[in-house]
Amino acid sequence: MAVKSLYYSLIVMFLLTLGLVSCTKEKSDTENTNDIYSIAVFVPGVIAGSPTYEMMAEGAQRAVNEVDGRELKIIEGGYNQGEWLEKITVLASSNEYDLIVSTNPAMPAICNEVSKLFPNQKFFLLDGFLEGNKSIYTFRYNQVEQSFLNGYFAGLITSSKMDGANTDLKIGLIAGQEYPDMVKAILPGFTAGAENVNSSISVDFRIVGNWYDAEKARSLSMSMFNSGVDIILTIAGGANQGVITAAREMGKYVLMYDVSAYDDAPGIIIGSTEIKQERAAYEKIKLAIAGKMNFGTAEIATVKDGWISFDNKHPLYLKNISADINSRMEEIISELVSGKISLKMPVY
Ligand code: RBF
Repeated sequence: MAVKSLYYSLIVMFLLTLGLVSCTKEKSDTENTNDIYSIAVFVPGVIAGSPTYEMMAEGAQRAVNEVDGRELKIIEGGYNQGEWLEKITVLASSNEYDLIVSTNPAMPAICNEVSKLFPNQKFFLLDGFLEGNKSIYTFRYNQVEQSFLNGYFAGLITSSKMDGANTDLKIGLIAGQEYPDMVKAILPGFTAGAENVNSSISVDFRIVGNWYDAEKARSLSMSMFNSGVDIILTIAGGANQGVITAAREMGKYVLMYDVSAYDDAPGIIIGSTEIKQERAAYEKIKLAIAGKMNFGTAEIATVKDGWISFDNKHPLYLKNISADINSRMEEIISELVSGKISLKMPVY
């Protein structure tokens, strides 16, 4: 860690002495003018296989396409998380971008660090939370609500008489890595949703250790299915493919998060929550271009506001799921919308 921060300091000093950067350089004469507004999207990982990253890039592209003569710069930060701070620092130090856009719960802390050196650099961060830095606006989803919907559905499936459901009342969750949103919001929400169906349901929680190793995800899934799990919620980026492969081999089920993906594995992916991340990226970037982004504030998107939903309209869903299960889903969704069930994101 000490070596890392020394390395980071050296990079910053190097940039400063080269005169490549200036912490005080102002863009005020040009800021917020539509035709010059310049945006970089930093993908903390790779785009392919990661739904929230794909949607961020698409939404940003749609917003920038509406601004004449501007190209969107998209930078894939790669899977080495230790390099992200340095890469964002280099982006901010270039002073080329009015706005840096990124997404995931680790980005606010990283951009907050960079912001200390480059206070004029503005950031828009999706799927993360930070209040009070006048250069940063964050927009996160109520992941307790979202995972509650996934858990409720998984609970209905494991309690059902469907072909892939045994009598063990076991469901699973596979995550790319362990991080605060996962252990404090997603896992508890998922568990609460399932227990709302039947308090005897247990959740088998496993971690891949990265966001790309499909083979590891496949072997974890095989072990879970062999121990009686009927359905796995997978939140593991590129590694999700391994979960699908295992479910196909075992005649079991997969539940997706963030994007409706029934067509990718008909009869195997049988449920899916969705977030409107493409729309969020698009609408908020348009706001930023118009000079109306509320930097310094943090917004939380909910089911009630339409930012989170469960896709129960897709033909494959309707084909695989009984009318009884679907009406239970309709009911629970309307209880979240009406506020009859209220699930808050914890503060941590
Ligand atoms: N989700 C992905 O789909 N792909 C990723 O590569 C990825 N990398 C992440 C890295 C970190 C440090 C953290 C905290 C989360 C990451 N996520 C990734 C999870 C993602 O931000 C989000 O929480 C989940 O997709 C659930 O919405």
